[in-house]
Amino acid sequence: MKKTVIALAVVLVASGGIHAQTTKKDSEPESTGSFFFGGTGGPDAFGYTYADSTNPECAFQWVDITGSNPAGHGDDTGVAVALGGAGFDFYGTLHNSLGFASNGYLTDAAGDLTDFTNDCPQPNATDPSPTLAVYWDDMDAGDSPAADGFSNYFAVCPRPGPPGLQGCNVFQWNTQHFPGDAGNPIQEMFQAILYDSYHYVLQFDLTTEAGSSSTSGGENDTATIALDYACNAAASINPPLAVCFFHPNPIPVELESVTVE
Ligand SMILES: [Ca+2]
Ligand SMILES: [Ca+2]
Ligand SMILES: [Ca+2]
Repeated sequence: MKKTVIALAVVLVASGGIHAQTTKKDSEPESTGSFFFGGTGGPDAFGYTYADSTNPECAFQWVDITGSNPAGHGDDTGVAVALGGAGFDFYGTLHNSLGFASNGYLTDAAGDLTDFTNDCPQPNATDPSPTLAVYWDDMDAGDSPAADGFSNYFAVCPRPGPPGLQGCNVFQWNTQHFPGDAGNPIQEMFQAILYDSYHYVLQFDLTTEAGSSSTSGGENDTATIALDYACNAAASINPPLAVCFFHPNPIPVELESVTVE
């Protein structure tokens, strides 16, 4: 009798060990929070506020840059992109380049460009920080030839920004969710428009999960301040949708150095 009990225990331990080795990449969130209020939000401790396209001050105006300066995105990859114009101030840090990650976010050019698990909610000290999360989720641009990331600078932004402040850098993702599908060219289309004025806009033209497993929002360099629009919230990202983030001190760099005689 005693021998039988011991044998059964050994079988159970062995079975548990095998099961623990099984992981599924796409089901490993960084955290299990959920966040969505919509409409308007903020200010955060830095002073950012947001308004989405249910408000008149934030119209959805898609700027299609498909084909412009392809990043060569694959699954969990990223590239550094030099910004046009005078740079972009994000939480008080002036960026002249940004890291363009295939998983739907921007961060420092030298930062972690491969993170496929979205932080939710932010701030979250897990890298990367800062994050300008447009639609941060486990995307996969590695299977369809049509899937990639694109970027461009416009001295006069096709999507008009705040009066008198018209240049913009645009980053666009035409991609798929992991594990990708060569037979379904594009599942997700979203973009970030970074104005010379420091304001930024997230726009969503096509999504399949509607925000249920993604983060959209901004986090500062030290992961102490953030303003999320939504993260891991079902039916929160419904195209056509724009979300405008307003910098508390929207002064373009080229005007800061102007001296009046
Ligand atoms: Ca992560
Ligand atoms: Ca972080
Ligand atoms: Ca991915």
